[in-house]
Amino acid sequence: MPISVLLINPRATDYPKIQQKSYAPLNLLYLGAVLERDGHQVSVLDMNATQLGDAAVAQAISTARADVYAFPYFSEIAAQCLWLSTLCREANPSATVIMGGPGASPIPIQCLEQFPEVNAIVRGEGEWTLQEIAARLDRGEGLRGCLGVTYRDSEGIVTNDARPVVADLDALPFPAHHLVQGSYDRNEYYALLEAERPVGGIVTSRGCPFSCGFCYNTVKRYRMRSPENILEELTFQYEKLKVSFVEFNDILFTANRARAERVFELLIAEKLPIRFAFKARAPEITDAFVSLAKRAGAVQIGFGVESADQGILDRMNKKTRVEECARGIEIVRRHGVRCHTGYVLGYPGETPDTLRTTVDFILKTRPTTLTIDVLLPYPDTPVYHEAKADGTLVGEWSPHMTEYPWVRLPWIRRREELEAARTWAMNRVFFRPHYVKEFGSMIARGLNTTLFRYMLQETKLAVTPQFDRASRAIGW
Ligand code: B12
Ligand code: SF4
Repeated sequence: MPISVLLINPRATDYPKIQQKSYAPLNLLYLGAVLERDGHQVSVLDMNATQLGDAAVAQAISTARADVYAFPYFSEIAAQCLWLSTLCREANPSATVIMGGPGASPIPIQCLEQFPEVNAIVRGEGEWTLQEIAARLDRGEGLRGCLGVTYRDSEGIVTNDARPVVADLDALPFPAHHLVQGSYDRNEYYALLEAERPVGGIVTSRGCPFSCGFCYNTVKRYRMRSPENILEELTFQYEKLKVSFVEFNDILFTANRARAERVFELLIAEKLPIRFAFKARAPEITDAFVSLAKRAGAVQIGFGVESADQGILDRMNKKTRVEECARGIEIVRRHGVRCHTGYVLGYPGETPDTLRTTVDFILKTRPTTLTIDVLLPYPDTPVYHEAKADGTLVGEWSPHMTEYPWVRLPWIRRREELEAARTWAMNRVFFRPHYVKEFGSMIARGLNTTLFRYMLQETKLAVTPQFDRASRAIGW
């Protein structure tokens, strides 16, 4: 007899504010596709897209009365995951409650200790592991020896051996998009800079061979779907889901440039009129590459610059040079493609001077859009271990934390001051005439009311007393 599974996609931390983007939960749709193929009864509750309130979420979980409840644990939403696990347990006391994903995988034992209602943690890629768990539950068997699982039994917490990563990505079924068809129909998937909805997402590779100090990624082995397989899914998304813009959500789409170019060539040859965004590393950006990507439909290329101080980049083990990043931004913009860049504030070694250098770099190079994030020392990352060893890690990841853990710097005494420094940096950038004009014209061009409301929301935040606190905190 098949079992019933409810896959839950939690909310983002800024709920119920307008988010920068909302995408279909590909992690859960991959898992759902494999389970459905085996005949199980699967549904998805996408709390992030639907923005359901607490009572409606509780109601949906309770009515499902599923045999298995499963949801990702992301570090920043630990408290929400704890709440969800309690709701699932109340809904069905004998259900198997499972967490997985990049937040849970490195700390499975800690998760089971902190989440009393969770029965098992799936470590790493979940398709084959969840498939085996469902089959075992169906046969009335336990989880002993099930690869990739850390679970709780009567004797305590048991850690099974790791499961090898999915070797052949083309062998996976496409994500089961129909499980969230309602959200596609209601246009709940969007990206702020894209006027047309719904938007789509795709993952064409897994793993990343680099080891940046702050990055959660531990899977080094890079695997790729074939360009033909990618084209088939993009065509499906365009024709059946009616999406005209797709974000490549790969950890690193361009690790194999020849394959990326082949994908572009196929899109051009097949004349698939889809617009897309992807992430690259700055050293990979060349004129010819961007020109080909643009002809294939690329409208946005993003890369993590992280810092404009070479010493910090080296400490991060980023393996990029500041001038490569500047050149990358210049090339992408010259081709009329949007360039998104990301920066991390507060890495060990950051000083007011390095922060000013980064802000000056942004003002000089003028990426189209950017995000500046305060460093989050994710569990088991090199920077987490470094900070723990030298006593600068403040706080810990837990569902009961009142503020995120952070790394102490000689000039920062409270996490609030890091946030204030971020506000200072963002205000320095976004209130410049260049960006005011740039965003204004984006709103006008796209007639994008969500973008407009988002800008109002962010501006309101920026002009609050935080602005003053920011300058005072860092003495400017
Ligand atoms: C697209 C994306 C989003 C989208 C869509 C999210 C989604 N659910 O698909 C949006 C914009 C909504 C989003 C939101 C958030 N995201 Co996000 N997101 C990504 C991104 C870029 C790709 C994710 C993806 O589609 N991967 C493809 C799938 C196939 O791979 P996967 O996610 O690793 O899933 C596999 C395994 O991990 C495992 N698995 C994953 N989940 C589960 C759950 C169960 C039950 C099981 C058994 C297994 C399992 O099996 C999957 C298949 O093999 C990643 C970074 C990256 N490139 O991976 C960040 C990332 C996952 N996001 C992250 C975070 C923190 C968030 C937010 C909490 C941000 C915020 N402040 O609110 C929210 C959470 C809301 C939510 N429900 O997702 C972090 C998680 C880090 C951590 N240690 O916790 C990442 C890694 C980015 C980062 N900061 O480094 N995100
Ligand atoms: S930050 Fe990007 S390049 Fe660095 S390890 Fe993570 S995914 Fe790879």
